[in-house]
Amino acid sequence: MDRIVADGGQGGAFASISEAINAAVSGDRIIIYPKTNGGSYRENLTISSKSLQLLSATEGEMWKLHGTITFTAGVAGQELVIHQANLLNGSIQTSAAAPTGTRSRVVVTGCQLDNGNISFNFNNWDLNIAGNTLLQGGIYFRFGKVVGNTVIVAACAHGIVCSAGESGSDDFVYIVGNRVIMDTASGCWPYDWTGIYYNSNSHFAYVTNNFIHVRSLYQIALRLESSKTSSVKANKIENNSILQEGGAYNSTFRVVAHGSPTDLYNNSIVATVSAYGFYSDQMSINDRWGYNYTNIAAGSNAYINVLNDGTNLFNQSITMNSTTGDVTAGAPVNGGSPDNAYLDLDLTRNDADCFGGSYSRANFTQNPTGAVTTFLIAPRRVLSGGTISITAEGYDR
Ligand SMILES: [Ca+2]
Repeated sequence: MDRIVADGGQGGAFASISEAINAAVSGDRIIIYPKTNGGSYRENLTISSKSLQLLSATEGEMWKLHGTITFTAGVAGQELVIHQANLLNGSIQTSAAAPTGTRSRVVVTGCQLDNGNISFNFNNWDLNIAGNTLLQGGIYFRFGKVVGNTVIVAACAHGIVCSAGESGSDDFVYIVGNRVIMDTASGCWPYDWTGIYYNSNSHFAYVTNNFIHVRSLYQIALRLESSKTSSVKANKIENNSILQEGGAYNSTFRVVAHGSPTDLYNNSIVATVSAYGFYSDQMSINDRWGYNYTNIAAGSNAYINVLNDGTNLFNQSITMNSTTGDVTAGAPVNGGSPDNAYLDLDLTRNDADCFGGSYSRANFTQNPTGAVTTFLIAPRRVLSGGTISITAEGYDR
């Protein structure tokens, strides 16, 4: 059933969200009226062993919370949905692994966190974090999909982090279509603060169509720190745009571990400072690296330890929009892989930037409202007579 929350408990509603959560049973919806004049509910929300939806009563208007939201699952397969919440100073988080068995699910869509993280760095959670804005924070998880978010990273911290710990599967972890803006603070030495940091040997990495803006020294845009040891699939690091304004110390784009083959296609780096470009600690013979672009001059740190098949170009004149990551002029335009599996939404050849290919950031630039499909997994190409398998991710209120 629905539990209504309204300012002052008017009309028989609950006056606080916590009271509604306490009264609710698993499967209920908590419908929250935003307070008038922008007021906030001042409470920490704890949801234990219940599947609930926390929704705005006014579509398109966020309910404000001055506090944190903590979710722990009591049995396997529980689910928390948070839609159109504005957390003024707290995180959405857990403190423990979910029970073994069917993963417990966390869906966060259309929310804004002014100063907090989305943090589920524990096992057996399935995150679906789509279309949110974090003004000063990061997203930490081990499995699921982080798509179409804007993450303005807190000082001396990472942006989107996938960590190890799970027993693993051959599934992908999806980090797609996000905009990650690093902090301008200097003096964060000695850590390699990273925009997107994939450090899991549990699942394959699918990191595509992200825009990462590096703005200070000791930062890395994208780092594949470890990967699953398997050749069943290849990690996909494709169609990412990177604007490097942070200084020369670090590589912009670094692949460290090679437990599994990695496809590095259609990425563009624009550096406005002296910087390293593509860096591999040890390129595997199974890695495929093609149609990547940078304005960094060849021979001066444009790429290190990677095998250029001749399709990767350096010292290019590239115009990249510093807000969206869209490359509007230069070789990356229609310069991605010519394989038709990579065609753009307009069916022209792939643009080697975050708007290229079928997972274009253009799919994620509007925050979801109402019942939404947040992500669709479909084949990029279907041979005549072949079978199509499509998986949609989302929720219906
Ligand atoms: Ca194109």
